Amino acid sequence: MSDGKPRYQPYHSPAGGWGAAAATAKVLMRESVLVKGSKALLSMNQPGGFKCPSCAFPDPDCRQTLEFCENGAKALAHEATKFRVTREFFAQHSVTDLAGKSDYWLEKQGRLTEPMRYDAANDRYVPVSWDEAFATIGRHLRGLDSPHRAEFYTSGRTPNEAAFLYSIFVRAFGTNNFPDCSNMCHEPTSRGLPPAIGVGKGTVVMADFEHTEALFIIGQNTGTNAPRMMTNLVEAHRRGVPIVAVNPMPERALIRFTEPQDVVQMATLGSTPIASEFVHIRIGGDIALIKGMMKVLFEREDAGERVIDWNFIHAHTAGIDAVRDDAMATDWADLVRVSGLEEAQIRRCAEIYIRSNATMICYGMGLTQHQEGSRLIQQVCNLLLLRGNFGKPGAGIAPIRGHSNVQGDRTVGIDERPSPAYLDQVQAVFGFDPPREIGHHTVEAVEAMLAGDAKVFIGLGGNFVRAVPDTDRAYAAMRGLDLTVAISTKLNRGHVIHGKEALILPVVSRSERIETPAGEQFVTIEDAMSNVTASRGVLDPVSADCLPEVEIVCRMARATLPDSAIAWEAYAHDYAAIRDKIAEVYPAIYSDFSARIAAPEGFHLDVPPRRLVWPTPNGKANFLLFKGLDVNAPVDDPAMLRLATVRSHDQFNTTIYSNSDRYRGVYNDRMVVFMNPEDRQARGFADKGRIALETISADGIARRVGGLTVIDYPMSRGAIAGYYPELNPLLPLDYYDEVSGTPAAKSIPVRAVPDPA
Ligand SMILES: Nc1nc2c(c(=O)[nH]1)N[C@H]1C(S)=C(S)[C@@H](COP(=O)(O)OP(=O)(O)OC[C@H]3O[C@@H](n4cnc5c(=O)[nH]c(N)nc54)[C@H](O)[C@@H]3O)O[C@H]1N2
Ligand SMILES: Nc1nc2c(c(=O)[nH]1)N[C@H]1C(S)=C(S)[C@@H](COP(=O)(O)OP(=O)(O)OC[C@H]3O[C@@H](n4cnc5c(=O)[nH]c(N)nc54)[C@H](O)[C@@H]3O)O[C@H]1N2
Ligand SMILES: [Mo]
Repeated sequence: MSDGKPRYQPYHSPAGGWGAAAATAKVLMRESVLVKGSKALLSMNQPGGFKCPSCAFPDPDCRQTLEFCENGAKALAHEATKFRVTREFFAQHSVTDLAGKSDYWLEKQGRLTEPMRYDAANDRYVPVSWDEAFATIGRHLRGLDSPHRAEFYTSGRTPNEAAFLYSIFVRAFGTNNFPDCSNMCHEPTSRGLPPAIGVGKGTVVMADFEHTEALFIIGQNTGTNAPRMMTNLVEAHRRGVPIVAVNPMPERALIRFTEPQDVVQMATLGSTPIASEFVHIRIGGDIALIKGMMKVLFEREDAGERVIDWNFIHAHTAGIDAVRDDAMATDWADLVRVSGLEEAQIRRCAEIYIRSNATMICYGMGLTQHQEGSRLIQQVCNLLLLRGNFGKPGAGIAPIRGHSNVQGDRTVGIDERPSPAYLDQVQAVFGFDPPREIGHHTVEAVEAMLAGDAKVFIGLGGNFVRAVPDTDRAYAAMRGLDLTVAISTKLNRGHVIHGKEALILPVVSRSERIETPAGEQFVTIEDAMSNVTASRGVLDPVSADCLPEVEIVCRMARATLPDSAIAWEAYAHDYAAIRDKIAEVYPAIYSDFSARIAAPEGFHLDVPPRRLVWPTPNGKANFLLFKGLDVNAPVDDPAMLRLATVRSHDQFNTTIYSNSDRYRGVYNDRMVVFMNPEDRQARGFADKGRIALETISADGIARRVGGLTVIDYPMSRGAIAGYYPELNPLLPLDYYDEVSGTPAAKSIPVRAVPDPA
């Protein structure tokens, strides 16, 4: 599967279908878990079972049979794999040896089975007892001259109970340094939306797909990254709902899809066209599309039509005038140039929007990962406000979140910029005085490491060093630390690029049972549409020496804060007691948590804009002005290309399932650059030629990745794409959205140059 020769062969079939069914079977076999994996899949997303560990898209209906997708099955197969990383494995491989292996190879080794510590004398990880591991953490943290010298990372697979206690432990320790995977992901949603609508979350629920009259999917590769949403798109298409896909890459599943759960379609080799309008946007051109659509609405109003919902505007919003004046003052020539679209197509999109009485705009990393990502999301909101697309069925803003619990982790306190009201509440409930100063987000955490200010890094899940920008500098940053702790399921780069002392702490995974002296426990997850549901693992833990994340957090807390009055030992065993505390800290949304979570379908956390209530300072939904059309700093270099770093169909973030990307027709190679043939020819490159990419930046640091094969692909002009994380060395650490701190990973200015082998 991944060991063959590189092959590039355009994929013309629909996405999904038998290809997806075959891929599901193949991954279960490859991980040697056909029987165990298939059995576990029967419990995935079912009442009494566990939540899919892959993406954050909700389940359609908890009574449906077999609710999983190809990529959910891959995530499960890799978690339930029969392969194991044991002490013998670590004895065989020095860390220097492991550091030379690919991400794919590291992942393939299987599940971590016991705690390990780095032994510098032998350059190897050696077994360590849990007690000694926690004592090491406590010793380092207590030894710091300031709590702000430690960085506490969270990745979004961590369940609410563990994340909540972690946020309390770290605040009791004395810092708000909570770099989080969300800082690289949907933070522009979390920071951009509150000034506009008062909450940093999406406003739609699953039922809205049944009522919507127009769907926009902007900068999101649905078929790969939220495949269960394809069911909603197929159904919407069947109802005749126009679907507008906005993307510099014509992603296969957005064009044509075969529903693997549709027996007839599978049997007849049928498929469904998805996008009724494919909008081939330039990278960063979305702002021009949105402003252009708004301009059309204002123009038509001026011409005497009623296309704006004035009742809604007057009752619920503020600030429309400035937004109107700005849109009207923007020239069509500029809108066309920046978007790369024809004016006629922008007008067509506006027409679709005008004809719909309930529009949903779904978006992903193609919108958030720009230097003005947060303010770009606010423009999406402006567009929706113009026609009152909030507080009614079928309408709203739909950020398609990444990790299965990334939204939940933020809700329960993983936040480097906590509000004073929340801190007061923590103080009242837990009786300690939490730190008030703003902590570090992900980029600031790396900066603090580089500056020598940070000494300890603790990663609750994830693969920080591989996910962050500026790989070379990130490696140096990690290596300068006194202690790195990786709380993980699988081997990854973060274990082999480590501090002077290092620990690997293996956890019980989502699909596995959690037994404590108080009995079997379950955890809870909040999906991208604010539904909170229980997740109960069904498989036996891979090893008796793995601990649940909750227990790890509690024991780190006790080792660090021996005198803490918080009942860490009790929480480690009784997760209902943790939920009671969550309810106390968040009475407005989590009251009666324990009672409400007993319902098989869980419950929905209140999102006030759904009720036309706007928790903004002025109590209104606000139109927010974005001047100009640059969502990234302009670059004065005619050879410049904008690079989007994207996911293949066969990876989960830094976890590489295979080196192939079926829907984009790439096999056994990840070192590729997708380029428009005209852009390639203009540079004199041969088709499948070897090139290097070099970042254009003013900071004097040379960033280059060579050994790349350039592939002809229908990219919009000036846009190229390649894979994350291989191309992260090209992303400068300081190239991010100021509002949210999110690195602009979809718009790296680069030059392409020949790279003779
Ligand atoms: N199987 C699988 N599922 C996943 C993940 C995974 O890695 N694998 N990751 C999870 C996570 S954490 C996240 S955040 C999500 C990510 O899911 P997505 O948001 O789909 O993420 P990406 O693959 O990074 O790219 C998104 C799309 O943005 C487009 N794009 C790039 N630049 C622009 C632009 O300027 N404008 C527009 N309109 N589009 C642009 C790209 O062509 C690509 O199709 O998926 C989650 N689900
Ligand atoms: N250039 C570029 N960079 C990007 C992005 C991009 O599009 N382009 N995307 C960004 C985005 S959206 C995100 S979300 C980040 C992702 O950043 P992270 O969330 O840090 O990375 P992952 O690859 O999801 O983490 C995978 C590791 O998590 C551990 N793990 C898996 N399951 C569990 C579990 O249940 N519990 C625990 N404790 N550990 C577990 C495993 O050891 C695995 O190796 O990357 C960001 N970086
Ligand atoms: Mo993400």
